[in-house]
Amino acid sequence: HTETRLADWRPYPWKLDSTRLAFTIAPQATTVESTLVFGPGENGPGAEGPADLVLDGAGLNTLALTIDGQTIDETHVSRGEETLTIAAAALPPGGFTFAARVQIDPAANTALEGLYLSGGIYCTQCEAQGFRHITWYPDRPDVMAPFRVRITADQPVILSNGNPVGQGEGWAEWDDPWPKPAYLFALVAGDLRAVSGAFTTMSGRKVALNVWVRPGDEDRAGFALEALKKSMRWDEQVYGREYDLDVFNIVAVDDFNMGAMENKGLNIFNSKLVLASPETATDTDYERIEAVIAHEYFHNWTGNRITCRDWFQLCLKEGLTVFRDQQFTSDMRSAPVKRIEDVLNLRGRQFREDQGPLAHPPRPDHYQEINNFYTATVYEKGAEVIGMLKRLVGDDGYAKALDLYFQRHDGHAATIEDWLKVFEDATGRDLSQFKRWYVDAGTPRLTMTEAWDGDAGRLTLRFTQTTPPTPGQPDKPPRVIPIAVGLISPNGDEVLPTQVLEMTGASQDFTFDGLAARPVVSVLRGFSAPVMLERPIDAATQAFLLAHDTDPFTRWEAGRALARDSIIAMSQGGKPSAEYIPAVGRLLADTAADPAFRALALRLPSEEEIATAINAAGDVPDPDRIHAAREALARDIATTHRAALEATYDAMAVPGPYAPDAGPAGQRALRLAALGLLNRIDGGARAAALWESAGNMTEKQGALMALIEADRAGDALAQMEAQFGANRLVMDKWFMVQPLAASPDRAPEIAAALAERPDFDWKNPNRFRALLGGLAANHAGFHRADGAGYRFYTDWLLRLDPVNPQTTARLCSAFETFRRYDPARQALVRAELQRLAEQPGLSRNTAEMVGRILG
Ligand code: BAL
Ligand code: ZN
Repeated sequence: HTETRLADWRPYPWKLDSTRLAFTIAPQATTVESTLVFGPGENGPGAEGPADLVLDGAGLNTLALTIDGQTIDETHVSRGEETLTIAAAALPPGGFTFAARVQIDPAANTALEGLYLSGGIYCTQCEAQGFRHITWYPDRPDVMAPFRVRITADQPVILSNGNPVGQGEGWAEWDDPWPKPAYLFALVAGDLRAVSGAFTTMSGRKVALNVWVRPGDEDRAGFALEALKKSMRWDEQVYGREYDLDVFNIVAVDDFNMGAMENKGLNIFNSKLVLASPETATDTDYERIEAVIAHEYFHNWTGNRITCRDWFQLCLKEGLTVFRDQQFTSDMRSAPVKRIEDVLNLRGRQFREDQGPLAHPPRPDHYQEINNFYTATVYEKGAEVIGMLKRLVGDDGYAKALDLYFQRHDGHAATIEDWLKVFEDATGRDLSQFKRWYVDAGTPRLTMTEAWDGDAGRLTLRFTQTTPPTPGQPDKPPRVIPIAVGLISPNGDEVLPTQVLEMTGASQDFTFDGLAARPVVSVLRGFSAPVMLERPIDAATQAFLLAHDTDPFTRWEAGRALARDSIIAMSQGGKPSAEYIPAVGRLLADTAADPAFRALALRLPSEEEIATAINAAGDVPDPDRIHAAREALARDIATTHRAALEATYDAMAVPGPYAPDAGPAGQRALRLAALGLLNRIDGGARAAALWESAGNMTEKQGALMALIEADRAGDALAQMEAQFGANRLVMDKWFMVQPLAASPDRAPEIAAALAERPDFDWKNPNRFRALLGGLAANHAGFHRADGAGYRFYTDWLLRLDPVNPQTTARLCSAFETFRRYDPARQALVRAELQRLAEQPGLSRNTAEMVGRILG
């Protein structure tokens, strides 16, 4: 398969002035008529001589092609695998109108790219390269045009981007005045109901807001609508960004490869990120819905008004928009809790990616299939890099740079170089070394050692950084690392509030003078850089930081390290840290601390996190021993602190009607964390009682997981199915928790039995991900020594690949860690990957992933 390279990017030689589309919708034969007006481009005629017109298209039944109304002579047309080239000789150099008529088959489109049907609703997904499945077009993000779209469809609701300009029985016409690339095009037609509201922008313009859902789902769309209003207000207040159309539409569909899509004025969402009621959605679902609604809305400026020049620049819009949605959630909820959640997510997905065969920089420079680069590195590390930039230039510098970014690049397709240049111009800082964060892969290892000179009252911190090799990048020069540090005196008082040290060398010393006594160092506060920190520190000092650190992140981190080290020691035949279990007791007693924080601190690290840590230390993780050690530690905690856990469980019951706000959600999280521990010693009794009494899905799901772990969930599962069998989102949870919470010695068989059910609607990405993702997240179950987990998983990847390559390829990452494990497990995974690689007709998406993982 051919590779696309950043170095090969060239400007498009023609300027696309306008796009007109006319759709006549029918399930098997939709007709698309396109009229594209081209003028001379920067590199067009005159510059380097006349240019050919190269258009992208895939799976199109082409009925007619014209230039200025004349059928194009076939001698001027050449066809590639997914391109159509019209020779310059057929093109008037001053400009021309290209028109095409094609036919496509939405009903047969199971890949969910381009125009497809989801439960009777016509919808589109065009990012990254879906538009070429709709018609011939320069399907690249740097070709931007205003769109006028007329849709004829026998459907009550017909939507596209921009503002509505006309409609009647069976047709509608939409006009989007803001030039956009094809990947932001969207069309929806179907029987939908709107939950509507309005928003008045800061300059007083009234915007109609609609959340479109299937009839019957209206009562679950209100939260999304309110989240949209909050997002619109926040972007005005914090970034000065105002919405720019008369209407903003959100549509929920059930079949969707991604979470959601930021099409201009017409966001299309996976229904699980829109629909919520207390009975069907958990607190986590609510928080995620609010964040993703915000994310897609924020793309209107960071992504749409300013888009990417090419797909290598994906993190320009995604890293920045994730950073903005993280800021938003911090403002709406608890900033410290959000930071800890984000770091957990970063370590769980991005650090894992960065340490394996799929490691790539936030801005990669080559790919086979761009859909494989919608990754934790591009998104979450992309956001971390912006967080560091903000820390380095300060809040004012960041605000100035962003203003300049919007001013300079509005209406254009930009690059990471453009992004860094606005920071340089706004702040006068040289960012050439900082740029390494964008172009180098891998997670730096940062080590810190301390030297204390008691006579001089001087503490010296020595930091060194190295970044291990990643595929294609053997050597990495040092990066700029902002290291936030605070000093705490032995009596627990902070003697030095947070300072940001700026490390630029491979090794660097920082000194602190005038200290009366040797302080305890609190380092990497707020997780000020995405690095792995190593420091010689004893358990007593960790326990001290867990008790006294003023920075919530490093406070949490100290407890996490104690838990992690305890499980690792136990999995290798040792004992838990003597400090850890007493520290948990103090945490339970600290009723003044935020319940959400205490919940995070009480929750044990996952088995995956333990395996990662063992691997980082150069050892081979044993999934069964890790599982046994974590269970044993949980039992120890529960036995030692039974009374305090019971008191916490009771105290955290939330009276009154359910509200998804951060306060009560934090209480429920703490309550469920206590339940999870007590469940190890009460045989599931408390979980059974909670299952009966709970009035919301958060507690229901928590109780159900505990019941599965206690192996007494039969009745609860049957009840849930009886009550919610027709609710796809709830049944996705039902499919997910069973392999996830099952005992590892049965997880693959449980997943296999579920896959036999008629309601395992495997062509639906949510259902497929629920079952396979649930199993993959059961660390010891997925990695079971007999290979049953690997086999089951691969069987289903093979089945899905011809139907939906994108989702199949995404799920291959379950295998990215395989080299960590023992030779026997490695051989089993390798055999499964070989089985995939040898499958005739394997998609380009999956072939690239398998090839990279095999190395
Ligand atoms: N642009 C793809 C979906 C998202 O990141 O918003
Ligand atoms: Zn995004």
